[in-house]
Amino acid sequence: MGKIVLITGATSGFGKAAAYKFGAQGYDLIINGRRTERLEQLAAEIGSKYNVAVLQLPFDVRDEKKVFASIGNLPDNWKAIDVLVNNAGLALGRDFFEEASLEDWNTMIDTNVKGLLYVGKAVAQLMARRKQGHIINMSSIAGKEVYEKGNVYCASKFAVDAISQGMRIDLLRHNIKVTSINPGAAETEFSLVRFKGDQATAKKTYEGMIPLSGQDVAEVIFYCASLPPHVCINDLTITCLQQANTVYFNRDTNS
Ligand code: NDP
Ligand code: 8X3
Repeated sequence: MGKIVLITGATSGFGKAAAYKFGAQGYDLIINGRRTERLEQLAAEIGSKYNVAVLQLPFDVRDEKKVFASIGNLPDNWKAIDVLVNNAGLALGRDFFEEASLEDWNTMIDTNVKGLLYVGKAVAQLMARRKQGHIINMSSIAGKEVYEKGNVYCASKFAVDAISQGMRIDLLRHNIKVTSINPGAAETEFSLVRFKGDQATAKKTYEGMIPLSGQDVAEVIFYCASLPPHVCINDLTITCLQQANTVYFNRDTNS
């Protein structure tokens, strides 16, 4: 086998773009997500386009038992994972703290924090045995600065920031790199999920600007993964030109 990358949340957005990018660079891929028909389509497309092996690993990252069983029971030749793109995640709702839905909060915490921990731990155990590997956690600019009505989504990404720091310290003795990537606004299915299928509100998020694309972020993920063995990007924040932080945007297309 060639180098192996495991990508969670590969059925859309950053994960899907990263699957194409790593495939184009000759990596064999383990792709995860819940939507199995999308995984099947992606595996067929990437496998034939780039002549790489693609293994579909459907599971819900919130399902602790399934995560550890799926990764722990990988065929031996797939266990030598070189890169984990720990990317599956979501925002749900954009509401004032006292008005927000508890169900949304639970889903975000279970997915963005606990799911990322489960996958990270299961893969770190495999990497520790080989004394090598690279874990790339998908955080967000929302993990650096809190914004109005961002409350628990921001908290979940602040947690990813802290988890990445902790992993980097604890995995140091195993030669495992840990990178946290913190994108700003990127037009994927993210806002459609956040606003629960409300296309008009989702579209408004990117009004008057050219946001990041999945491909932009995939390029950065791959860049981090392709540096020499002794070099590790610890933490990387990326926004489009028209975003300064979580609050300040220049939506004037004529400026
Ligand atoms: P998308 O909605 O386009 O993709 C999200 C991916 O996560 C999908 O493949 C989805 O797959 C997967 N996913 C969600 N929940 C689960 C779950 N419980 N188990 C397994 N997979 C799951 O969004 P993005 O690509 O934009 O988001 C990817 C990551 O980047 C997220 O962590 C997000 O928080 C973060 N991010 C996004 C930004 C943006 O503006 N777009 C900016 C900064 C960070 P499926 O539904 O098939 O399970
Ligand atoms: C997604 C970016 O600013 O909408 O993580 O929270 S933001």
